[in-house]
Amino acid sequence: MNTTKAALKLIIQIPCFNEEHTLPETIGDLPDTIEGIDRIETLIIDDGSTDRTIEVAREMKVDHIVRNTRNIGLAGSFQRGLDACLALGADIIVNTDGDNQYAGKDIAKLVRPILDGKADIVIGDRQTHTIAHFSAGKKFLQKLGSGVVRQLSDTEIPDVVSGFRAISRDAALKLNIMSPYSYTVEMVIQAGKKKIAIAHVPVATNPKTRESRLIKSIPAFIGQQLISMIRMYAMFKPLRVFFYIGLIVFILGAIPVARFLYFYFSGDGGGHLQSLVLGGVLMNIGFITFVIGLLADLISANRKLIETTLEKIRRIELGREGEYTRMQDK
Ligand SMILES: Nc1nc2c(ncn2[C@@H]2O[C@H](COP(=O)(O)OP(=O)(O)O)[C@@H](O)[C@H]2O)c(=O)[nH]1
Ligand SMILES: [Mg+2]
Repeated sequence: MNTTKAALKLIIQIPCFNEEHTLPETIGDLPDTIEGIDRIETLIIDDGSTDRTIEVAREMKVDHIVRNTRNIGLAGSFQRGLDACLALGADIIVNTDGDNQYAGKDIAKLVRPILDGKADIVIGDRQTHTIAHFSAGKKFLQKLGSGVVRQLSDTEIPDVVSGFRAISRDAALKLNIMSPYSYTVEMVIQAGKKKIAIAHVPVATNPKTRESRLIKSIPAFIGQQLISMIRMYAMFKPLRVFFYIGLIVFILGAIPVARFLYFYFSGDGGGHLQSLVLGGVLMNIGFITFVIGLLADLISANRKLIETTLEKIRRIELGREGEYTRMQDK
């Protein structure tokens, strides 16, 4: 071990919306020490709770509290938490849920790949097929959804919607969660596209404490996740998305036009104008879609530049001396 290396600080963040009942258990379940970590602190992001969440957090001697004066949703709260942890000098950030779903003792397993310099994001795999209180439908959807995200993101994450995850300082500086609904899928896709090293470890879960608040109904959940995936994919691979959509429409248009031309050249030029009009319109739309793809691709290149600038600004703003040297000693 390099003795000149600064002490490593882990901040465990817990997004909470009305969690007065389960927060004490959740905090009580967190480890006091972890090998390789010098200091562990806790941070609550209270998302405008109307119950005693804040008082409970104070009673439980939580180190830091970030408070939203109104409810802004989990994704926005998660990003606020990351920003606060960075400002507080966290080297590693762990996110866990306020309903004590995840086993606190497994935080040691979650941070291990980061401590070993093997990953910058580690997702806790709940091994959902073994969880007794998940319905067959929920297990199937979890599997299907995770499969789609693996394809989109070029990652190998088995449990994409798990909220139990560890993030290195470096990765946190690069992430920009924009979706209003959920950070989980977005973070995995961004990690894949930004080439952030992402790993997963099996983790234990505690018995269920209450119903999920995020998944109000299965169709609503699928809808939200689907929108999130389409948006991410269009953002990171716009040319491919719009090219194929444009191509399909173009081909659909080319068929009636070919039909018209066939009749025209076989001497029956008078009729079939409907085919020509319909086909012409579709071919036009197909072509315009492709051009929109080109534009989106240029905008996406701009997004990359903006994100790089934002990361550099964050580093300057956080003004942590030795940020770069630390990166090198890893
Ligand atoms: N910030 C914020 N957190 C929320 C909101 N709804 C749920 N959460 C938190 O998100 C985590 C997961 O919520 P939960 O209802 O257990 O959903 P699950 O992921 O389906 O188990 C918990 O820590 C909740 O306190 C919300 O509107 N805002
Ligand atoms: Mg839960």
